[in-house]
Amino acid sequence: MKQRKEYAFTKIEAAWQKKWAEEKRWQATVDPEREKYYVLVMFPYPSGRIHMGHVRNYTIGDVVARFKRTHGLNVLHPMGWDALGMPAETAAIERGVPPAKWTYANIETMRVQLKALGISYDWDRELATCDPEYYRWEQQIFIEAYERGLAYRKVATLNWCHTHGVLANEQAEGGICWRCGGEVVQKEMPAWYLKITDYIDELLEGLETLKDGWPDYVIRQQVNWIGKSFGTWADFPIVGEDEPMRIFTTRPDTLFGVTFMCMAAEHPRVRELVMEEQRGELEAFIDKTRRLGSAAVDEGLDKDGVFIGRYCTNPLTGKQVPIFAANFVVMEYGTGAIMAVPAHDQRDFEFARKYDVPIDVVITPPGETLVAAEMERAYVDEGVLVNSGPFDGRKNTEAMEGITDFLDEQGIGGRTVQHRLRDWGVSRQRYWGCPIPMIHCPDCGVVPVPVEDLPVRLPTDVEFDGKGSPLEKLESFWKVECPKCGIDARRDTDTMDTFMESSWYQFRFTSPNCDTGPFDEAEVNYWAPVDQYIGGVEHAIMHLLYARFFTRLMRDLGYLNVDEPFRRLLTQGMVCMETFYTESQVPEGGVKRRYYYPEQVVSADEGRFVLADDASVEVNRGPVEKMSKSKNNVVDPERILAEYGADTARLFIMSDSPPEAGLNWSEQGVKGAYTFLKRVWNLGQDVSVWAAEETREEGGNEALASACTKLMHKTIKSVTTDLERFTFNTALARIRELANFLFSNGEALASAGHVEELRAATLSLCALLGPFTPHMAEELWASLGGTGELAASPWPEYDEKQCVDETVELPVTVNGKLRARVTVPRDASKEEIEKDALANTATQKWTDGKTVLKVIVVPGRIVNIVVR
Ligand code: ANZ
Ligand code: ZN
Repeated sequence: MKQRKEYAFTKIEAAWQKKWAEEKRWQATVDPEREKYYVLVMFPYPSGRIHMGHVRNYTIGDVVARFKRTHGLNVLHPMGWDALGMPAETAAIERGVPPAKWTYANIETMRVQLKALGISYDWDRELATCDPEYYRWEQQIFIEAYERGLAYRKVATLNWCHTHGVLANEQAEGGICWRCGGEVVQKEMPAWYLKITDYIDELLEGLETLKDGWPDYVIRQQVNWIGKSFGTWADFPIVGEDEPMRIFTTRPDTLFGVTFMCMAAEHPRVRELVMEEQRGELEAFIDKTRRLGSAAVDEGLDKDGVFIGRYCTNPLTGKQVPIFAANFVVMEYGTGAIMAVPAHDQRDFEFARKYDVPIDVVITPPGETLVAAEMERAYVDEGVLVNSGPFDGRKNTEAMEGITDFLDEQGIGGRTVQHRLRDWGVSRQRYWGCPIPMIHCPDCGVVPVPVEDLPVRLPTDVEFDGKGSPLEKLESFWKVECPKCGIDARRDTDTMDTFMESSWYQFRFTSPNCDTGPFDEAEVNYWAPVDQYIGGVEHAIMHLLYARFFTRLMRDLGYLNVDEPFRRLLTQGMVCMETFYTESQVPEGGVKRRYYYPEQVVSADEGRFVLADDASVEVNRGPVEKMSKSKNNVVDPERILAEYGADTARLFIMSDSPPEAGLNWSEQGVKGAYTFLKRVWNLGQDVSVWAAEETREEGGNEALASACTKLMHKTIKSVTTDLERFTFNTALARIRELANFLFSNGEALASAGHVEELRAATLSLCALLGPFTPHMAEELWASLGGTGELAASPWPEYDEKQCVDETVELPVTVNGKLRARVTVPRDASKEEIEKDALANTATQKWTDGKTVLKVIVVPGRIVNIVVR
């Protein structure tokens, strides 16, 4: 037979990518006649190189896009760059490269890498958020939000690092800057906010509509993050003051058990209330919590506080209780002050034990008594009220209403709702972000930049010394005239949180070059919302919440008519790999770990591992962990593409596990995928040769041919369902079954004259592989004489009749216990089934020497035999 062609993946992949690009094969255009499908994968930060996590995400997105296209859907699948942010600035500080230059160069490299994966993007829609043509619209929306009162400026207490400026709470944990380890202080400064809190109810209600399309846990995290809490407010008179102290509680039932009050250190009234004697101690305390910041508030926190020398009166009991400033009370929640009930709240309990405050039990488990002195923790469960005056004996859950009503009647309290979510602080004192388009005039106050002056471009003549905001130091940037009155004014030098850009890019993709607005109305109304969004779990909260809010903001500004940006969401798991390390003692005490690349390690006897180039060094095998440079367990996609090709990489990455689960990278697995593809390739070569030969003898093996056809239909059916529900790994397992059958029986089928059945099955195999390994699938499709381009062909159809098994397996019970299984023809009669069941050797073990009393056959289900 003719020599097979090599599986020259480099050539094949390059050729198809070129063809697709020339044909603009993935170009998406509005077509009201056709149903649209918008699949979007979270766009990358242009760090300079793609990593395996990207390969996984973008392959998942591509399989979905390609699969949907074969169903005739009008698919939009765009790609761009989330290009603003800190790393570009760090590169500028460390290496003196201007952020714009660094970013655009990275985009160039990464675009080439992504293109080599053969992903079906409409590259004409590419955008980068650092383009002034992009952020211009963000500035316009910001101004419009300001004019509607949805953006505002206020003085806030922010985490401040002298080198890195303002930090988010999670970047300032423990009062230490996450970047430089320097001290973080709390600083008061004006900052810009977006009124996300105006949308809280809508954001919560909207989650209801996402229940079918989003993972449960993402919905739950969003609910928790918003943190809606129904409770009671109450005013506690302060002894010697007119104005009472207002608190928020979710447990009005415990009001009789209040033994002290706590205020946040930053509470504006703390300094005003403190007695002279305690002032020094209070100031020291405020200073300490200021350094730790509100980031420190979590369950495990050591309870800390100071008595301020003043007392509150419990409005229900008239008892006087001391007031403390305490570190576990946050200013940003409720009223910034609480009533403390140490018997029934764990934080209060710990505080009371530490500062020797009385603990008064007001709830007991039904029928029991609780002695405060003997309690080891707060009693937080339900129970019956005691020491609660008129409410004694009531169930605590029921007393909540009664006590709140009582407070309400007295005008000293009532029902209220609190949320954990605060307004979105968008100001950043950085350079590489979208400039806030505002001007501060000594006479007119805040004046938006006139629309005709947009965009406010990032200046390029900037110096980076790594200290504070470069824009603030650049007079040519901030020195402006007031657009209203013309006097000397100052441009706002803050830039926006980069979550802003990723809050609306999904819509910009619908018309990325629109220069009359953020997007073209007809385009956005056709394509929006995104039908399938794909991305990492790390964005389950902030990005998704901000994007959901921003969508509504733009809706209310009249830009579009959708509420939810992402109809369905898939959160893909991480790419993981083994870790290897050695440990060594360090002089200052403790141990230091050094990580090795897996290829530096070889296995020695007794399950030990040693260094490949020095067998005397024993290496520990660590857990399988997320690929990370710090653990040296990364694999460079570029090497994989060079050694095995994009199709192999795509195939392996989709075969290993379901998309939501973690994926264990293994070189072995990649090699396996490569070998499989080579075998498919060879099969395709052979089949096209056989198909071209003169027919040999006709119909020599009907049974084998029909088995082949049946397996083909069954495979198409199950792969279709699998792809519809995104269980890609099981789809590939099915595809491999079909392929294996063809590898083993191809030759036999051909020589028995069943080339047509064989060719049909091989073409189907190509079509099923198409979304996963598009290049080789196209190439084989063409060589097998498939019609047109595979990517433009409809998904293969299956014949339901061919998918039905001819035989069924039935369980056989003897006296109610499962004893055997029989395989019978699907259309077998009751009598035939009974005969087969009784003749079965496994059955006979239990019927031998016994009398069969009864046989009950339920066709298609079960056979029950009763013996004595
Ligand atoms: C008295 C009490 C007794 C409380 C008890 C709890 C249990 P959620 O459900 O999260 O809304 N709290 C109120 N404002 C606070 C603030 N600014 N900083 C820290 N804690 C604050 O929590 C509401 C409860 O958290 C409130 O109910 C209050 O403590 C506390 F057995 O009041 B509770
Ligand atoms: Zn002015």
